[in-house]
Amino acid sequence: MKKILIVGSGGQIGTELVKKLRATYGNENVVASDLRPLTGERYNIDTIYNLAAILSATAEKNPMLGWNVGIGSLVNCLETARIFNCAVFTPSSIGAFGASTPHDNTPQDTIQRPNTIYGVTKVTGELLSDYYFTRFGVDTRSVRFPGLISNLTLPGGGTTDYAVEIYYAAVKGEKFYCPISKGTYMDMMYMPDALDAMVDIMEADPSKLVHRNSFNVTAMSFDPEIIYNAIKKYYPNFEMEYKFDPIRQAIADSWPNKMDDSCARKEWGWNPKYDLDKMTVDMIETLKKKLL
Ligand code: VAH
Repeated sequence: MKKILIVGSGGQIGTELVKKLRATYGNENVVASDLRPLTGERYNIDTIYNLAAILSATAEKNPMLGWNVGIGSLVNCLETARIFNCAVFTPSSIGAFGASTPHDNTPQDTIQRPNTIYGVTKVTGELLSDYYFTRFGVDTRSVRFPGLISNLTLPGGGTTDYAVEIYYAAVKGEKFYCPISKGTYMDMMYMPDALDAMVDIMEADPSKLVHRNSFNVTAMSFDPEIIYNAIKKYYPNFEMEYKFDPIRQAIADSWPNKMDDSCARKEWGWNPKYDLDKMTVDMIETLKKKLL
């Protein structure tokens, strides 16, 4: 049975990954850590999920913090994995692509020249993780996540956060001010699918992996109008107004409209369960219980 350490367990992904991994592998086999130091007990860890990061829009306001958190955690995890023979998962992102990357059906292997510090840390993470695999034999694996939509922990400072915040506004009966402009398509995914991806890739047969760091994975692509209308089916009086955020819009414009995730499907069976309508039903039901 795996012995797992989660680094950055207090964030949007981490808070839900702790629950998923403990349900999958048993509480006693999953150690959750964040900025607070771990007690000195030995846990005989064999797998590390390295989730520590500063998200795209926040990192643009403090690039060195974005770099130091992202790369500092990555190097510590990779060196620990090399010394103690652990496998390492580090998420990459659609943020690893830039304006010169093909935006439609973004290939698995393509140009990656992001112009955000978040994207630079993600490309660095992909390259360093592949290096530790080829140079030291460390079992490093990764997926390029799209915008993640969840209902447990609010994301903080991401470009895709609008797709979470819009559900909260609708359920609370508030008008939503959308920072991203109409017609801006981005890949998105519901958190349950993201959690499955993080377990499944680490359980995958390594002999079947042609790629490692990092796989394109996506579940849907939409712009603000599409998600707004999906929600309006349940809240006919829900109002949205565009309130342009130049920082997040510039980042969103540099990211893909829709990735090609055929390699993940072929090499380790990636197959998302939630589309926009199914996600919307679950988000609204869950947030009604949480907020009302
Ligand atoms: C962000 N939610 O917007 C994160 C994520 C793909 C987007 O990396 O920065």
